[in-house]
Amino acid sequence: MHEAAPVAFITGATSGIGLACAHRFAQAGWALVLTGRRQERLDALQATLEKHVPVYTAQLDVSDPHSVAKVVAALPERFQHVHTLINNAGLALGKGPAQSAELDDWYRMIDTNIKGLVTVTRHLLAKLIAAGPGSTVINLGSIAAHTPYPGGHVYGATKAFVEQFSYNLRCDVGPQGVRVTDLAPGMTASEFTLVRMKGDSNVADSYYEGAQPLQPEDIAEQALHVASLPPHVNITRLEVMPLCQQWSAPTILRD
Ligand code: NDP
Ligand code: 8X3
Repeated sequence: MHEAAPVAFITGATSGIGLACAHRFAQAGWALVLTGRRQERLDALQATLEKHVPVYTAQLDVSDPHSVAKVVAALPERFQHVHTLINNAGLALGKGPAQSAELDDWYRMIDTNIKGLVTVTRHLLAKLIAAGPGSTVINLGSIAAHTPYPGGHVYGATKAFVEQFSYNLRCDVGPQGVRVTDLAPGMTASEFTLVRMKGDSNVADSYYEGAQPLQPEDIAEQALHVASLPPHVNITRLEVMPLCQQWSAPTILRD
């Protein structure tokens, strides 16, 4: 059974949505390439999941183009035929207003959410085309791509890029049998807010307090669904919000 199992390549598999995808795809019998920067977490994941499915892990900072090239070039034969790429690695940094934001934070979001995502995609496209029809790129977008909010500035803009890149990518690789999906969650309980608040767990915890956010497993379920549909079915954008999350009416500033 393992020989026939399709391969999913997941970035940011060490936490949150990526980690949940690793577990959910393993449960469904997929072979896995799991990447992230935290080696000890990759080791722990491998020890748990390789009892059930073939697993290959590689330490990878997606914002380093040389590392991306090296990791893809070094994929063992069993993991070469990547059927589904889950471009999940990403982050927000800071929630203060643009005029007091750190430029380095902006650059890191751009380097990770945009440059990292396109670099991984570009390096895997030939493999995805070869694995088709029905191979899939799932890009983690966000409701922030469409919903501006104070302090969203560059983060929201990177996710707008992810959405538009997904559509344009599909124009090119769709005819080659590769599907592309912008999977766009709303509030999901993960390390996302802790990272955004630079380790301030009080602020991070209070963000989720009294709310019922999505769990990473809710999004992993959608990712598996998207990747498992018949090859002619391409969900182009899938937005998922917890019921507790609402849009705001436009605010009027008055004198
Ligand atoms: P987490 O912080 O829990 O997980 C983020 C993952 O990305 C980690 O595994 C981290 O691994 C990895 N990562 C971050 N930077 C890099 C990098 N430079 N190179 C490689 N891996 C990196 O957050 P989520 O699971 O919530 O976020 C996953 C994705 O979902 C992101 O793209 C986020 O923007 C998106 N999203 C999240 C929402 C939410 O409310 N949580 C809502 C909408 C979208 P490591 O540190 O080991 O490298
Ligand atoms: C994260 C969702 O609403 O915190 O992508 O920006 S939000």
